[in-house]
Amino acid sequence: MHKADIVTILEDIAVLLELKGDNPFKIRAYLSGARALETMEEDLDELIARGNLGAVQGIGTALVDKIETLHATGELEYYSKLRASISPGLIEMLEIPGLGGKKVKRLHDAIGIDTIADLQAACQEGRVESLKGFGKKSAEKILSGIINRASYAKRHLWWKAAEIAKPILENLRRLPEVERAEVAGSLRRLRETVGDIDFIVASSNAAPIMEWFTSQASVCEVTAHGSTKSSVRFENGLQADIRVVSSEQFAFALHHFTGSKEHNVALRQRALSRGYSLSEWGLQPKEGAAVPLISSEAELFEFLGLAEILPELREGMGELDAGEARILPKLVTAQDIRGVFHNHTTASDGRATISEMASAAQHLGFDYIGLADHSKASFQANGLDDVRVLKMVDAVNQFNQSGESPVHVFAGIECDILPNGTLDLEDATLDALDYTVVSVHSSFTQSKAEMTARVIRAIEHPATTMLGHPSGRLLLRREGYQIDIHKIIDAAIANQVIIEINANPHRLDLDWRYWRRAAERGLICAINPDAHSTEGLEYFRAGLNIARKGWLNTSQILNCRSAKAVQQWFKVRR
Ligand code: DGT
Ligand code: CA
Ligand code: CA
Ligand code: ZN
Repeated sequence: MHKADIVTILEDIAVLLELKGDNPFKIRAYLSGARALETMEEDLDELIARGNLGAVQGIGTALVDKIETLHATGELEYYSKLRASISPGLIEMLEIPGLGGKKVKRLHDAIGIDTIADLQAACQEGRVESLKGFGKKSAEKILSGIINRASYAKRHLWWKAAEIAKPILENLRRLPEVERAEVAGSLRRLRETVGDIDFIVASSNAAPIMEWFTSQASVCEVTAHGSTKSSVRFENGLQADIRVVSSEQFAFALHHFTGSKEHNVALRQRALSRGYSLSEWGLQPKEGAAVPLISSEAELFEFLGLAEILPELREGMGELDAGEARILPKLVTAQDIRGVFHNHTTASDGRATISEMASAAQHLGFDYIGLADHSKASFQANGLDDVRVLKMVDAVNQFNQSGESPVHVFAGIECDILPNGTLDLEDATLDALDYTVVSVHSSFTQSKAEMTARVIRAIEHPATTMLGHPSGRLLLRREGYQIDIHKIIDAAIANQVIIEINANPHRLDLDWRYWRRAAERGLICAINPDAHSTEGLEYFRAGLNIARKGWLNTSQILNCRSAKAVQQWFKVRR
């Protein structure tokens, strides 16, 4: 088992012990063990091999055994027994934002709450707000957390759904009966979340395909099993539909089931105005005209007088007009990306060093990587104070000069925007950096006017290069803070400040819906993986999806510029 997963389990044990009301010293031992493991610089494999784990400060003797067992076997009896000893309803309650072990225990002990349903009723009846340590505000927050959770449970992150769909599609294409196979629906349109996965297959022999699809090892429930249509559910609750059609019908079915509904309605209307009725089955001429032969979506669009509209643009947001005028954007691809900017290292809360991040960037084919660790106000993320920032700049300079890597490292910071809109570091410190990402990590409950003024003040700071995750949302977990995004975009354009697409699959923030208009008005985008490990750099692909979905071309994206041109941008802005 990897270090990161062991850290998560140790933290989990601490929460569960809290929930049981166990000894606070024991709980603290797990938390500080998790912290020590997470931030230590030595390699875990080596430490364990040398039998030296106990020498790490913060890892007590009781933890050494458990960490070694997890590392070797991926399992820990103590942990599974602990989990099993607590009623599942209480464990589920921990998923509600703002509820930790202690609070769940209080709710259980004081008013006998065992399930989320109990808790919802108690909030609605005012029994939670009168509890010591809760209050009206926290009861409201719990209630909205419960309601969000119910509506979120129906959708899934694009990244997760894509991971599940990929091997299924590959395996489908290997079946001898399958002529063509594609995913359709929201997954193909690169939406940020996905309700269910849709597969479309061309074949003249559907039965074996239905059989294979419904009997995959990962399927936990078959919700429909027909002769050409089936649906299944996987363990994590995600569902998938499959439809088999003839090869003549394939392009029409693929287009139809890719959607969106809005796009389909508009395209049908266009077909009708030209004397054809369009459906998932094909094109029917109204009166006796010839039926065209169409075997791809591109041919379908062409037949209707349009340039090919790629799936991610099919949202009913003006793509037909642009397709008719032949002014659809040339969308950015992974090959266009030359580097990424917002990433964390072991200096704050990341898990990899400068050198490890640079070498991971090299593997991805990047020319440069920007580092941007947290600033001191994010103390929970081990943020850097002015002295540590300057040390970091030195470390980056040394790394660049060492010639160790062909990847150039830009020294940046993710500087907290303080509640009043000032920045968390001295101007002189910021001036020593290549660039500054500014982000909100605190006082989320400010009014819309306060939050908007706060962020605009930060945008106006001369050291600011880019704005991080502007809405603060966590998809399927929490809504963003109140903020007037249009005013933020205006201020960014006016001050030549870039806005990021935070590419963490839970964020994808700034949302794709704003980008087309904003970029037309001059806003520059940076695709920022916000990686906290070398693997996290891969998230740039999710950000790329959003840039494509936002109609962006390479000239509107900083990541598509050379290291030299990026350096120049950083200087001009100052
Ligand atoms: P999802 O699954 O909620 O993330 O979103 P989609 O877009 O994948 O929706 P889904 O799976 O219900 O259906 C796939 C596509 O099929 C949808 O994007 C458009 C097409 N479609 C489904 N129902 C209708 C409909 O009633 N009218 C039209 N025009 N198209 C439909
Ligand atoms: Ca779908
Ligand atoms: Ca579906
Ligand atoms: Zn951040």
